[in-house]
Amino acid sequence: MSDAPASGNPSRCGFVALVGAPNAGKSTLLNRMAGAKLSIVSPKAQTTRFRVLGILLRGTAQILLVDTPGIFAPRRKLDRAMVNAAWTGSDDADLTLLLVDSKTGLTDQVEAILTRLAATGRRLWLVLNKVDSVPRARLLPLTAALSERVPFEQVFMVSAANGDGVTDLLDSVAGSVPEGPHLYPDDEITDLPDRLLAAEIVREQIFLQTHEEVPYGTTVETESFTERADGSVRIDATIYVARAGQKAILIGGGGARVRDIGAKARAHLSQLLERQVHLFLNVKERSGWDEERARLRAIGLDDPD
Ligand SMILES: Nc1nc2c(ncn2[C@@H]2O[C@H](COP(=O)(O)OP(=O)(O)OP(=O)(O)O)[C@@H](O)[C@H]2O)c(=O)[nH]1
Ligand SMILES: [Mg+2]
Repeated sequence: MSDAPASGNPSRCGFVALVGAPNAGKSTLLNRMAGAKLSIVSPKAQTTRFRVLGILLRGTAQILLVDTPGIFAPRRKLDRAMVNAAWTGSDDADLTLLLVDSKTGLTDQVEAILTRLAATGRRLWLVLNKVDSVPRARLLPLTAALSERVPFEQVFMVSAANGDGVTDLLDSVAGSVPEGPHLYPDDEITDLPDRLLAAEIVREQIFLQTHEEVPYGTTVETESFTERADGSVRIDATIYVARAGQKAILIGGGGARVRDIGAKARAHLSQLLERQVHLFLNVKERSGWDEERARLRAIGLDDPD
């Protein structure tokens, strides 16, 4: 009975990967489609470092939407692990949505992604994002140029920022995932553990409040996450930085920067976890963390080598 809803529509369920160049708006679109903040967003490239699952219910369909790190030419072990995670997300999916920033268009990065996607022969849809920020006349030539390289089953034009076109995309995705039973409980919205969410919300503030190499030289790990008798939660997190100079910037004069990062992350976390949060941040210098397997494993990334 549970797989045969009253409407007569069959139960559907499938993995749908969001892939694209860094900064295309993948995480913004995941959050918009899920109607919840699941993945962190910043104006800087390479914000997302691991796959984030959004579990969406639409009619009789369960859409398992996977946000992935942006795909770029990786150098550090961390970067290679991020890009591997993105390709694995696409390889494991029933359907891949290639997200392209319509403002930056067909860049070398997008070209390289298209080449690799074309070789997989997998189901592929094109989603042009940020249509709020370009003249409409630019969209058709861009679609034509992209479609020349890869045969897309369908093309959508959306604004993840203001929601334009997103309902249409959701309905189409819901209708096209394979028939089958739901793989996750329908009342779950993600598989992201609260400890990892806490570390990510701190990292989001670092991406928003620091610049140049500092955000890229930083990783955040939750050391302890303790529920208190009064219903509040105490979170202790370590911010690892690659160099002493980065530590000084992150701490700021008189500790002002890290205090602000902590205050904003705490407020945001209280809202997401729906309870009072006590957040304690500790900044540690650890050169070479971005080549360390244990640091990658802490954020759920596999060693790429
Ligand atoms: N104008 C406009 N900006 C957008 C839209 N979608 C996302 N953005 C902005 O684009 C920037 C990058 O968004 P993200 O969602 O972090 O992009 P991403 O593809 O997940 O980036 P990585 O995780 O680094 O690969 C942010 O500043 C967003 O606010 C959109 O539809 N319109
Ligand atoms: Mg992202």
